[in-house]
Amino acid sequence: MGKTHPESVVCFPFKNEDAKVFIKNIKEALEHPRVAEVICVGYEKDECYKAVESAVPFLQKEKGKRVHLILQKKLGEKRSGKGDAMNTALTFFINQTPYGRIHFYDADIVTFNREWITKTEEKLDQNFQVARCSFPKAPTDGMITWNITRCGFAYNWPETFLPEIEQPLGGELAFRREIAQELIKDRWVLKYSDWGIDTAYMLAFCQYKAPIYEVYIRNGKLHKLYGQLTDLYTMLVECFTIIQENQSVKIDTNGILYHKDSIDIASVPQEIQHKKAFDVEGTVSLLRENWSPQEKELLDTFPAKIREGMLALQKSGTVDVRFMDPETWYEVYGVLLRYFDQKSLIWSDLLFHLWVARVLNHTFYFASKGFRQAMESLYRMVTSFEHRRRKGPLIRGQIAA
Ligand code: GDX
Ligand code: MN
Repeated sequence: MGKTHPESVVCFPFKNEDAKVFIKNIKEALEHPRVAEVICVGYEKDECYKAVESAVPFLQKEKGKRVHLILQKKLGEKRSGKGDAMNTALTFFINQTPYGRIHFYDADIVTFNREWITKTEEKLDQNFQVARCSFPKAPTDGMITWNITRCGFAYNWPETFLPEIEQPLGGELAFRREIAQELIKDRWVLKYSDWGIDTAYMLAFCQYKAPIYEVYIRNGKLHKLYGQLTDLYTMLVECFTIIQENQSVKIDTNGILYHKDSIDIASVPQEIQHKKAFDVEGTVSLLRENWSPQEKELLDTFPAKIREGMLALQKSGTVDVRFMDPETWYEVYGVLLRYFDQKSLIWSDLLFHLWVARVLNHTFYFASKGFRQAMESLYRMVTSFEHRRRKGPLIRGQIAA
């Protein structure tokens, strides 16, 4: 790294995290020579907030740098969540600090270290305006990233580099001040106060024609574990909603510089290769539970194979999710993009049930065969979405002719 003077700000959005883990991460950031100040944006004055509040004077004294502890503002139209926290940080960064770059990291990362900052800083020193982090992940982790966001990018924007972005939802990224300035002026971005924010930023970066680099962090991101997949219900619905709402937006990434580090599957730590990302047994019963008559009726919107497969899951006996393979998921996705109603809880429940079936199909029939097979099937799924969508209009055109 050429420059060594501090010119960057690190932001951690947080909501009731383990304060010990979080404070260690704040220290890690403050110790980096490039970091001038840290901004912590809390959801509310919870236990974690109070613990950080009492640690701030010591941290500032010890490291000789400012630590700002603020609460998120209501800036967007959606549920006030991580999006409001990130946008609150951006506003603070632009209005209250003179620095050139801002980084975001999740507060709950156990494996966070200064290398993450160094690697993204290096790319910003080059021609890139945005640097994102990607990591090796457990074979059943990232199930919203893969099945919702990456598939959605491939479905809506098959001609762009969007489907190739490794971790479009990862909360670990850094960008230059001019990008932050654009984002806080962008009413469309500010609207996404919820889990849609990562996708909103990603789509906005493309609209601003920002050159992007994805660095690969080999040691991986270990963070607070999920229990049952119900923990992810809200994130799932919000991440799908932004994809659906923007499906007719035109995005052209021609000429935008996009590079990523190459990923070597063999180098993925064994601990990650064999990690269980969620509680499989607990999740199986979710497929059988909570079906309202209205939700069953919505299944009529889907092709027979999917409707019958989903109905069979509700009967007692063994759960058979074989039908929900990546190819079938493509059919599901098309129907969801067309008919999903974000105002309807019944549709949200159905989206959840369908997604759980897909996640379990992946878990039982791909992830069980080993890490490499699990990853290959996920990459293949996204590529097949891309190809089918590229071919789609062509075939229809031929039939019409
Ligand atoms: N201020 C604030 N307000 N912080 C929040 C809120 C909120 O409403 N909700 C979450 N956070 C913080 C949280 O404390 C943590 O620091 C970070 O945002 C991420 O939340 P977490 O519950 O750890 O999310 P999770 O499920 O680990 O997902 C993250 O990693 C995913 C991934 O890489 O797979 C998150 O960054 C996702 O966007 C990403 O997809
Ligand atoms: Mn987390």
